[in-house]
Amino acid sequence: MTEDRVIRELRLLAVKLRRDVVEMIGVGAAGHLGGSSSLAEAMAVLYFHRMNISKDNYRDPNRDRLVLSKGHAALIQYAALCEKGFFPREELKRVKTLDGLLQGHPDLSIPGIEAVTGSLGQGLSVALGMALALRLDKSPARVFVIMGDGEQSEGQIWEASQGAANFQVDNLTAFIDWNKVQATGPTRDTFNIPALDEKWRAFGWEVIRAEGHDPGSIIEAVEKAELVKGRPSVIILDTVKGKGFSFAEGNAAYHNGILDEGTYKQALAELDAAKAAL
Ligand SMILES: Cc1ncc(C[n+]2csc(CCOP(=O)(O)OP(=O)(O)O)c2C)c(N)n1
Repeated sequence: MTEDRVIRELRLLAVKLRRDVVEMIGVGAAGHLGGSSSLAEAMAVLYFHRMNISKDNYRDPNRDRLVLSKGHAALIQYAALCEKGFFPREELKRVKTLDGLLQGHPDLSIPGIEAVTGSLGQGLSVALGMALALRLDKSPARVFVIMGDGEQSEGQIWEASQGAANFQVDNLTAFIDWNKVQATGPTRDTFNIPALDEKWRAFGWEVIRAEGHDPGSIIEAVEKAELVKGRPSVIILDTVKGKGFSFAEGNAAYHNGILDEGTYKQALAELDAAKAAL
């Protein structure tokens, strides 16, 4: 079991990452609040607890890799990379501007980003290629990839999924951010994929479930996945889209919605309250 002190630190970090996301979106502009905030705890665990990755080793062949296949949630990854010192905080203010470093979707020009994503469905294939190459090199590094639940409708995912099982890749951990809402509404109303866990199991993967807003549960799942030999693992994170913001939770309007003065202030106030409660 992870120490309470560590869990609290990770929860505090998740609040901080959410704050950065809100500030990056700002007032009067659209931003992917929903799918970014559902990943705050997972990002905190991966970047600040589990992954061997830092601004000093990010070109080391033996670093761990994270591919954010649901690249539209880049803001939460930028917040984590910034907190780890990959680039100055000033860059957060210039996000999504032509002169800035941080573009609307992950790009290889950004320190710490491992793959260009944004066109959904491709990240697992990229991550599989990395995992196979690392295995050839006998590297201890691990590859993590985060997909969305809406993204599961992309056929390429299932091709890569079978490839990973066929090649018995066990240095790859996939996540599904099961926040149950995609861009325009509930995922089940848009493209329903029932029994996601059974499908992944049938495709030859170890399937693990975790509470996506509980760092302890995520850590346990990640550690369990690393003990699995001879096949890849997928962690289905039970999450809430827009987590942490009462007006955005489960609300597709904040998939890529605009914050006005009122919702912006409310978001920051709710983050202050969340921090005070920890
Ligand atoms: C190939 C492709 N088709 C459509 C889109 C447009 N799009 C961006 S986000 C999104 C919804 C994704 O839903 P989900 O994977 O559940 O993401 P989350 O709710 O976690 O943000 C869509 C359809 C895209 N980026 N790529």
